[in-house]
Amino acid sequence: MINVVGLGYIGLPTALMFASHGVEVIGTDYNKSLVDTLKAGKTTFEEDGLDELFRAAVEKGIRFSDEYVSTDMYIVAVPTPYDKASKKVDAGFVAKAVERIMEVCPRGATVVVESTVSPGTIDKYVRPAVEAKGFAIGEDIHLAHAPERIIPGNMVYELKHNSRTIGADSREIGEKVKALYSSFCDGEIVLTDIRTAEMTKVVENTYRDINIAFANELAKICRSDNMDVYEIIRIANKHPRVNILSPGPGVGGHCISVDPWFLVGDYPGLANIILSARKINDSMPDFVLERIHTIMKENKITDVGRVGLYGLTYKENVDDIRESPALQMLESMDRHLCGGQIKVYDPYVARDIVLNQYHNLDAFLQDVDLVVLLVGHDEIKENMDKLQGKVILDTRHICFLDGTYRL
Ligand code: SAJ
Repeated sequence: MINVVGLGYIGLPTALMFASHGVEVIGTDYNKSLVDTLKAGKTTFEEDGLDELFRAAVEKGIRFSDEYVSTDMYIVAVPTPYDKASKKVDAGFVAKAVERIMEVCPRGATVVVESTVSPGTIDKYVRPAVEAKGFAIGEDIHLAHAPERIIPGNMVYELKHNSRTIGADSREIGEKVKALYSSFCDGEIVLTDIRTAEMTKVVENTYRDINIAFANELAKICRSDNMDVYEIIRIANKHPRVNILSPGPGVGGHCISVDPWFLVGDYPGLANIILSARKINDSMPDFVLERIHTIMKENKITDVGRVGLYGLTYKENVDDIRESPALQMLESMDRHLCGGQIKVYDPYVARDIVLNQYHNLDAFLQDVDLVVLLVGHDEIKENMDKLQGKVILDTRHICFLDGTYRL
């Protein structure tokens, strides 16, 4: 039996995947209302294939609880935010979860940390949490790190097919954890030590952040000299060794916009490209705001209330708004005392989280002259004809109506 601790965006699908492949699972979360929702047979966020996976796991007997249980295998998938002041990982949730596990686990148990952590975090925070309870690591308690790699929007597929990394103190424990993940993972599972696994995970997301920052910087250069960045990237990418990602309104989500800060926080003075990339990506919401002002002037739109933002989530076809570029833009507008008037709509965000938020595409479009496309949800791609006659600023390169403005 395994106890999956933390039933959020990573813990829940992982727990369901184990259970649906025949592993006995108890999923634990300290959020009682989340546990109650799952017990009532409902999932807690939208994700392709998640409901089907949930049903399969329930059929196989997965259980949910707000208590930690005594077993010999734990998977920890709790949040690891970064401390905004120090730019370092906040390992508080992981350390707390491990402390709680130590209160209930038997000798010989293995604790696998799935949460993304910066290199050295397990040495610094997890090992002491184990030793503080009088356990000897490697004898009484075994540790491993199995960072996830799944992409929101395609999580269920990627859980099964992606390769994974497992870091452990010994080959024997690495093999044991690998055997467990092999119950559902068809991809290659690479064994290494814990520190290498920690660093590799952060490096993967940092690589993507830097690539996007390069695309965003190119967008700014091309805008300054009237060149088409999308055409340039399209052609450059035909080179067999070039693969530039797409410019956009900024980098959101809880991974790519967060993990590179761990390296900046831990290695100040060394993480230079990484810091520049973060700054470029963080500057994009303000760059979009400047574009909005220019386009309003050009089209003699004087009332911010006639401008509408399409999309609040951090990317297409997900309901996650964490670190979303749209929210960063709205915050920036508030600082410049022009917030609170612009209209906003996102089909994936049902509850009201900002002022002037609409819940119907037609009503939203009726009330605006300038539409700013911030997220490329399928909904808008399938309804592009409804934008005819509007002034459009497309930050995602999804609209090909005549006269569309771009980044
Ligand atoms: N974005 C662009 N241009 C692009 C691609 C993305 O502006 O060409 C933006 C998106 O709109 C979004 C942000 O970047 O705001 C991040 O989105 P994403 O789809 O690139 O990645 P995430 O954050 O959803 O998931 C990433 C993935 N990491 C990598 O691809 C290296 C995923 O595999 C990880 O498991 C996940 O982070 C994680 O949890 O760490």
